[in-house]
Amino acid sequence: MEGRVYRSAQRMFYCKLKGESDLVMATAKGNLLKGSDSVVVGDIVEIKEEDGQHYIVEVMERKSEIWRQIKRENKKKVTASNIDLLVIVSSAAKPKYKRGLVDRFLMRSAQWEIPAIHVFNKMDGYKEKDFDLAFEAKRLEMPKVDSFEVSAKEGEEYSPQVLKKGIKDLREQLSGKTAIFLGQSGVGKSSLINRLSGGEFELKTKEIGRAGKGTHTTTWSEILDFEDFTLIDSPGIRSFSLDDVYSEDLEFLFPDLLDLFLTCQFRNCDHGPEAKGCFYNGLTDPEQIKIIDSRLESYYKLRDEVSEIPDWKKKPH
Ligand SMILES: Nc1nc2c(ncn2[C@@H]2O[C@H](COP(=O)(O)OP(=O)(O)O)[C@@H](O)[C@H]2O)c(=O)[nH]1
Ligand SMILES: [Mg+2]
Ligand SMILES: [Zn+2]
Repeated sequence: MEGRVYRSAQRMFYCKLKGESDLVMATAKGNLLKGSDSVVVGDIVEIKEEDGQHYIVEVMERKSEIWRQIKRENKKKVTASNIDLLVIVSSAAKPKYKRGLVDRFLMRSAQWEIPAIHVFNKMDGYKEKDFDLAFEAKRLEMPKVDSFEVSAKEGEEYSPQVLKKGIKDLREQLSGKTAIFLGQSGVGKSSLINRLSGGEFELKTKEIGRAGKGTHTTTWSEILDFEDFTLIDSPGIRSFSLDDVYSEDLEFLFPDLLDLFLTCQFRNCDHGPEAKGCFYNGLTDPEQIKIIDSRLESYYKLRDEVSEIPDWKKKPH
């Protein structure tokens, strides 16, 4: 039987069998027991039943993985799999829009090779004088990220004013997909998910809350199924630490900038108006310059924050 892992706790996996709605509890068998992340939430698995017990006997190849590098152990730790879309949520009112934070999530999107979209929520409270939403959306076109403007509060009553895409388009984007919502606390992720799920999210999380989720561990993650989309909820994924990224690798996580960097005359270019032979010197459009400047700003800020490659990892000369 084919199933999908919806929740895991202490080596117990709650799986949804294809075509059924209740979860069955399964344990892993054989070599699947070895690694701590050989079975994770989101996995598509082959399940066998023996004497009324369910066993996971095989994990199908993963389409995508959410992972971090554990530095101490020098290995990759996977927390969830088979995610189709990252939904980065910002607030257009309070808390204030944080460009750098969006770029940080986009860095993970590049690292995990999972496409991202961006949502400006709380549009009912948006004031043009606070920030230039049209510019921010244009800027996000550089790393090829689509933006949507919505109000979780007003739902379908709110129609987009600045951009072309609103909640209807967002629903379309999500349709049939497994998504993860990212964004700082208070931007309205829960409210938006609740709105998109027609109120089901609140009901489901209350149900799980009663069962005592989160009392024993902070690393839980689970899947919630709604009529039209699937959600992976995992607080661990929201971690902001970049200690598992090395400065040497950062440009690969800014593919839009890397494309430009590769046209510079020197590979160790300092990128900017003063750098000899830099792509930057060929720019003429003031808006494009402004956009590139702001992406470069994020890039250099993150480069100051990520780890230097440790000596033992450097190739011997
Ligand atoms: N005005 C307005 N308030 C919102 C909107 N979405 C969420 N909120 C409020 O913002 C606060 C934080 O929302 P919540 O969904 O808990 O944010 P989360 O921390 O990202 O999950 C709550 O008081 C919500 O009622 C919106 O579209 N408009
Ligand atoms: Mg929330
Ligand atoms: Zn350059």
